Amino acid sequence: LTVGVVGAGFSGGQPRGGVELGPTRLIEFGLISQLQDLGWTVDFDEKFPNYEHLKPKEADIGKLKNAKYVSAVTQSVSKSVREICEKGAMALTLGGDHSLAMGTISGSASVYKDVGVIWVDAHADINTPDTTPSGNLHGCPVSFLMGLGTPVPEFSWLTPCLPANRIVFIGLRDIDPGEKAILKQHSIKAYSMYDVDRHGIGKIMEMALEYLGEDTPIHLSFDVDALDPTVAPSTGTPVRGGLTFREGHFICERVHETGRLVAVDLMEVNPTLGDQASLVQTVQIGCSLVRSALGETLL
Ligand code: DIR
Ligand code: MN
Ligand code: MN
Ligand code: MN
Repeated sequence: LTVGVVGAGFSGGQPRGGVELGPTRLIEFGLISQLQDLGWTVDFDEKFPNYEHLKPKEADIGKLKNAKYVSAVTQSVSKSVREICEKGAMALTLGGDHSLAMGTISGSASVYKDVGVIWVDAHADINTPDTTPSGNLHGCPVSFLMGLGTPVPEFSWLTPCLPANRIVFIGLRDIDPGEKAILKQHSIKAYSMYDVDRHGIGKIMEMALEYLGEDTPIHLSFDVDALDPTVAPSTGTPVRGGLTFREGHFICERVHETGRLVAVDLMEVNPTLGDQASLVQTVQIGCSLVRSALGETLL
């Protein structure tokens, strides 16, 4: 069993610095050896990819902030993830902000044509270039993967690869009006925190997995802000009323149990936000979520 790790220290999809240090801290806290202890062969280049050289002078496109930079970096990440998947290994991407999912999911989808995505997040990240209120591209990756909204020429490398019925959201609680309309219009399967409270996380996972289908390869894209801010405080856009520690881990454990997990993203860990205790707590939970997705069990 081999896992290929992409340390994607990139923060250009949102305004707060520090999220580019997520991968470094996760590794410092022992993630690689923890995965080796679980029996994985870990394919990891100690030298993190440095994306600085991809930064163009004029990065914005209209109201889309850093769009040229985001395009260049996510294209590079897409290639990294594709190459890992082509080898038949599991692709683990450590973020970095969630705009990186344009790269990770286009990468896995290029190898696994029918890949199903489980997107765990407080936000739906499905704004289009037309609906985005902030211009921050970490709020837009899903619409870019689906090909919604006005096409942006700089992203022409990103051909739509995610049909609306190949994604399930879990944990939503902060959705913009334009996003709500898109979710409805395309009948996208989305479980908000209301649904988690109503059904319990066990039932939610059964419904999500049944919806995606029995033989579907799964890409888990986990934004730590899906967790309650008391559980994972060091993240750029915390929203109260989130998943508990166990609910977050259960999602990862249940997805692992299917035996069909092909890619994992762990995104939006920002070790520079909050005090030292918040940092330690958030980075440690990042490590333990990944371990759960890669097979750590309680018994
Ligand atoms: C908001 C916030 N929907 C936006 N999105 C966040 O800027 O598009 N995504 N925080 O992670
Ligand atoms: Mn997100
Ligand atoms: Mn989020
Ligand atoms: Mn985000």
